[in-house]
Amino acid sequence: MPLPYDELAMTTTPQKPLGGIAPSDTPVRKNLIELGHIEDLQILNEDGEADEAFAPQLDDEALLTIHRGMVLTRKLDLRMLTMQRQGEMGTFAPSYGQEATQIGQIHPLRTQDWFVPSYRSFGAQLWRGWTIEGLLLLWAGYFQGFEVPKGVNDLPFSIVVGSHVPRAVGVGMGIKQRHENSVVLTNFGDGAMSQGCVNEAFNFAAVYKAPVVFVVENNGYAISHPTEKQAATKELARRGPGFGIPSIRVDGNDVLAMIVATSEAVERARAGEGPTLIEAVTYRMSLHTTADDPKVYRDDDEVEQWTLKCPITRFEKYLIGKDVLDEAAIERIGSECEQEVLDARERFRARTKARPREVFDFMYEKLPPELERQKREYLDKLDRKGID
Ligand SMILES: Cc1ncc(C[n+]2csc(CCOP(=O)(O)OP(=O)(O)O)c2C)c(N)n1
Ligand SMILES: [Mg+2]
Repeated sequence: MPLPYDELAMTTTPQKPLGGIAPSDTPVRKNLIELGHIEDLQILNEDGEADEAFAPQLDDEALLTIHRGMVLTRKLDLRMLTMQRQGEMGTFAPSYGQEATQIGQIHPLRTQDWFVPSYRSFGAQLWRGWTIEGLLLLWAGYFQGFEVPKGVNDLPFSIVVGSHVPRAVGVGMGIKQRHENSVVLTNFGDGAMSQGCVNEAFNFAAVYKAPVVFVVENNGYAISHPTEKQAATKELARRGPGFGIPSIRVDGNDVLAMIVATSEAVERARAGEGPTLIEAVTYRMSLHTTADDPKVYRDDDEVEQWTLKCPITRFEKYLIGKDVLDEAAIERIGSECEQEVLDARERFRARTKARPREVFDFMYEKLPPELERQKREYLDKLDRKGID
C-alpha cells in the first residue's frame, strides 16, 4: 500500500540557510575553556552593554542576521501556538525565551558540521536551512516534515529524552575515523542530563576525544520538575570535568556569550582536542509543550523576573547602542519575519487539505467487520452531504 500523503514529501530544496557559512571573521579563540576551571560567561549585561574585550568580532550584517534569526524563531513560536490552539498543529515544544541559546550555539557551525538537536530546537533548525513549512508539517504530525532538507547535515530529533546524544557521539566518532575536518554539536535539556545514556555518551566522547560539542540548555524545568530537584549541584557544567570534559557555564540569554563559548568549543573539537560541555543557563518562558499548563507548578513572579532578561530585547538594546538598529528597523524586521511565517503557513495549508474519507484507512490492513460497518455508514453520510 502506498504511504499516505506521499505527495507531501519534500521536493523543494531548503530555504537559503540563515547560517551555515563560516563567518570570515570567526571570533578569535578567547581561551575560556579549560579542564581545571569553569568560567561563568556573560558578555552582554541585561542593559545591553557589552564587555568588548570578550565580544566576538562580527560586522553589522552578521549582527543583523543573528537578530533576525532570533526574531524569526519567536514569530514562528507564537504563530504555532495559535495554530495549535485553533486545531491546525498537533503539538509542539515552544522555545520562547531560549532564542539566544539556540542561535548562539548554531552560529559557529559550518555547513559541513553536524547538528543533532533536541525537540526544542526549531530556531537552530531554521538557521541550518529547514523550511518553516517543513517544520509546520512536522509538528502537525506529518512524517514528511521529519525529512532532513538536502544539503543539511542534521539528524531529525528524537522525542525520547536524551536518546539522540549517544548518536551525536557516534557521528563524532565517524568524523574522527574518516579524518574529516567537521564537528558535531548536540543539545539537550537539564532533565536529559539525568539520563544514563547521556552520561555514557559523555564518557565515550571524552575517552576517545570525539569532536563533539555538548550544549545542555538548562531552562529551569523538565516539564514540571525544577532543575534543583533534578540535580544536587545547581551548576550542571560541573559534571563535565568529572568525565574529563572541559566545561563552561554561559548566560544562555546572551547571544554574544553563546557565540564566543560555542566558537571556542567548535575550534577545540576541530583541532582534535575532544569534547566540550557548555551549560546554557536560560529559562523556558512558555509551556513545556502545548499539553502543559505551567501555572500549576510555578509562580508568575518567577516568569516575570525572566521577562526582564529577554534575550531579544537585550540584543536589540546592544544593537541600538551601536547604531546598527533603531526602533523603526525593529518594527520592520518584526513585520517581515511575521509575514515570512504567514506565507509559509499558507503553503502548509495548501499541502495539508483534510481528507476525511481516509479516516479508516491506515490502522488495519483489513478492517474488522464492526469498523467496516462504521466506515460504510460514515462514507454514506459524507456522500449525502456532498463531501469529497
Ligand atoms: C525517556 C523519556 N522519558 C520521559 C519522557 C517524557 N518527557 C518528555 S520531555 C521531558 C522533560 C525533558 O526535560 P529537559 O531534558 O529539561 O528538556 P526541556 O523539555 O526542558 O527542553 C519528559 C520527562 C520522554 N519523552 N522520554
Ligand atoms: Mg529543561
